[in-house]
Amino acid sequence: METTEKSLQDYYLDLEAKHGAHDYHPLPVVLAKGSGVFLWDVEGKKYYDFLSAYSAVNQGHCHPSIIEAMKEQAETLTLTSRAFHNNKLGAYMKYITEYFGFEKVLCMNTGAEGVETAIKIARKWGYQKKGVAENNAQIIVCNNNFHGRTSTIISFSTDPNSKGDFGPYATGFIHVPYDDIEALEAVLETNPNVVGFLVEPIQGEAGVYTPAEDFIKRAKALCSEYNVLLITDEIQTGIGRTGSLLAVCGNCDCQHACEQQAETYVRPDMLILGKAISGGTYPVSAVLSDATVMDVIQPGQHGSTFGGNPLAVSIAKKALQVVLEENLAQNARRLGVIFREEMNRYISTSKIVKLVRGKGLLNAIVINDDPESDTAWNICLKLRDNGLLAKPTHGNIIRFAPPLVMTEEQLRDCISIIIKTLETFESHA
Ligand code: IF1
Repeated sequence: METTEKSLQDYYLDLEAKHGAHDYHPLPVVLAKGSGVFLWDVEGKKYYDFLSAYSAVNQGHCHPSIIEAMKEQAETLTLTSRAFHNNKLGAYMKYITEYFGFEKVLCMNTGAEGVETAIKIARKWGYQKKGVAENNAQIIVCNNNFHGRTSTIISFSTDPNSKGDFGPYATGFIHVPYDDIEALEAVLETNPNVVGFLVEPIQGEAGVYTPAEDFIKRAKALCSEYNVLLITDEIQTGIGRTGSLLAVCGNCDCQHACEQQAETYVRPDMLILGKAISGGTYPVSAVLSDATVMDVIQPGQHGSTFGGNPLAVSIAKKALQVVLEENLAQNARRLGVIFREEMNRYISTSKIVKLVRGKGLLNAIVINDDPESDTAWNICLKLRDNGLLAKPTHGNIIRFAPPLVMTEEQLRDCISIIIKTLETFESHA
């Protein structure tokens, strides 16, 4: 059996290697099926998914009611383009704006397009509402950010791998260290051309870096003071992942991002969402804001063939409903506490793991080894062998982000797989 198993997997790996661009270095596992928190490879081996397609599959793989909505709409009408109206878009726009507490939505497909859209809106707002002189708008971004792969977005990446040899680069971005409110204020004080501060409430790619509790709140206060738009990229942190509907909800238990949550909720001027808006079934992204900001965009100035298509919005509406119906944010919060508690208990006697950090079910462990070594990768290979799929990120960090539909029993099962696996690496530490 061992040899046929190997050859079937290798067959798929070879096909990709021969015919595909080498833009990824995936963990060697070839998946063929998913349901809820589980994935199956081409040989039928079952795994816990501990990545959720980078937080896109928050609602679990092939969620039955999302797939049902998808099938129903796919058989009815898929794409009209925005040259014409469709009978699903308006109801979705009403639903998503009320859901997140904004007046307006602009519909796109991928996360990067959402970020691009927010950049364009912020600049136009700067010229038309703030009075910045033409072509002088600046947007503040953070070191170690991740906002996508377009040529403008990688222009302000600080990761040489994402950025190298893709120049010439787009200008108009000013960097500050993440979680550094003084640095942010220093730029705002001296630069009247700043129109926006684009920030991840938790930096995912940087290794699930969680800022000070009041960082976003203080950033918002500064943005208000200097008439600058706070633009939060919640493509990875949003839709229940961090234990509330949005990471900017703080520790509020309310399921809706509403202004009543005065204590913890920080309301961005623009909110960018992607990934889990569709439960990982279709590329759907959105930029939300109030009319004073969104209305700078007029017909012909922005758009997309697929953005807001009837299939996308039918899926997205259902996927957002599922988050509320199944209390996924609350579940993420509760399970996240258990996860970090159990990991911390292990870490107190561990040499191989330095720390665990995160919020809700967006967590990471930092491996106690040279950041350039391949220990995290080797641990992920071993986790795979033991039936759990996770992926290392920069600097010997392993991100843990299971679907939010996980039960406590399943989580405890996963924790024991993770600990059992880590134990086999302790002797190398
Ligand atoms: C890849 C990372 C995660 C994102 C935030 C925008 C986007 C992303 C905060 C763009 C996308 C993905 C993209 C994927 C890997 C993955 C990733 F490791 F690269 F950083 F999740 F952590 N803002 N993140 O996290 O959204 O255009 O992809 O829909 O590019 O390899 P997209």
